Amino acid sequence: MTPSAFITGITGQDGSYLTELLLDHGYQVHGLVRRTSTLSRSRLDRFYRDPSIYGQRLFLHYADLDDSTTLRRVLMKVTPDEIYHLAGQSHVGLSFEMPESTCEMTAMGTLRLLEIIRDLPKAPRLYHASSSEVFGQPDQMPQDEQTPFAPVNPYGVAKAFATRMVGVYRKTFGLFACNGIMFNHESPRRGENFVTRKICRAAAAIKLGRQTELVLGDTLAQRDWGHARDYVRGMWLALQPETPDDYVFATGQLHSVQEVVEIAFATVKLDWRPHVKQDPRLFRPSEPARLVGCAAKAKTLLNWEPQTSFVQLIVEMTEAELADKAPPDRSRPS
Ligand code: G4F
Repeated sequence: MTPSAFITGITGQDGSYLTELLLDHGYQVHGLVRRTSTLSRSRLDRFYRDPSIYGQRLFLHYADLDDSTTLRRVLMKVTPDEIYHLAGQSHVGLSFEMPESTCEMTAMGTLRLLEIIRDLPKAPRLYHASSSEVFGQPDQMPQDEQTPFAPVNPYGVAKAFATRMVGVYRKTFGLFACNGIMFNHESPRRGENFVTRKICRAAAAIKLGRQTELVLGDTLAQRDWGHARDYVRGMWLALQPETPDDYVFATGQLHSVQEVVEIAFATVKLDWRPHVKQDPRLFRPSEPARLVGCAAKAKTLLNWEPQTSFVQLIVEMTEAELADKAPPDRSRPS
């Protein structure tokens, strides 16, 4: 029988890579789409315009995470084997400006989904996209599945709530529910208000004479950055074993925003110094520290390892911008 999957957040970076992976694996894919999601010229455009895929193997359903009735109705109809829950307000900086809606979608939205799954006649397997932001400012480095949560922003707190709730429903109601604690993962499809895409896009635009400067926040900030394509493979792998569990997905390497700048500008053969400025208004009220993951458990149990290096990632992103291949994104710039 054809396996079926349901993806919340299907129009995002991870949703689009995951859709490709699942279609390649022979799945029928269903996606949750908000009325406000832009479908034309979106990351799913290729599939949406292909009549042999859209309406045949890929289906989109209008609903929202704060509309339990519709969500329940859609899930009762689709009866997916697997649910990948990726949706939510994912910009950490914005979560300081809109904490209520961030928590409403990310924390309560996950709880609502768990409640619906609990009532379904045949409970699907659930993957929840958790985040390294749950660790915030950890005492331990690198972080793994045992590291205590210490979030430092509304987004991290909402993710910590959702992650714990997934564990509670797994233990209490016997759901096959997994958390993937994902460290930063990027690609040419990343939203333009995340720092890697912002930098790669600006380096290419400056090279092409369309822009003169790039204004950033804290360039000393460090992250553990991998390629989104590798991370969605981890999502699928997490749902394949006999028993549900939580996994950290990470590269185990820390790099700074400044390194992203230097690689992106080197890719377009420009000196970054005359172009890059810092603006204290783009600094965050609090920054996570030393967020670097240990993915040993995912390697041992899922045979998961990242395949793209940090340098390859930034070069690929910058070259995609130069070739104008990266999809447009309408999120708010920062
Ligand atoms: O690219 P960022 O906005 O990503 P951040 O905050 O680490 O969050 C991303 O990764 C998390 C872990 O996977 C996810 F949970 C989350 O949903 C999201 O996908 O910022 C990275 C770093 C930060 O330290 C930020 O302060 O870059 C610093 N930064 C410096 N200048 C900037 C800028 N970030 C942005 N967005 N824009 C700047 O101009």
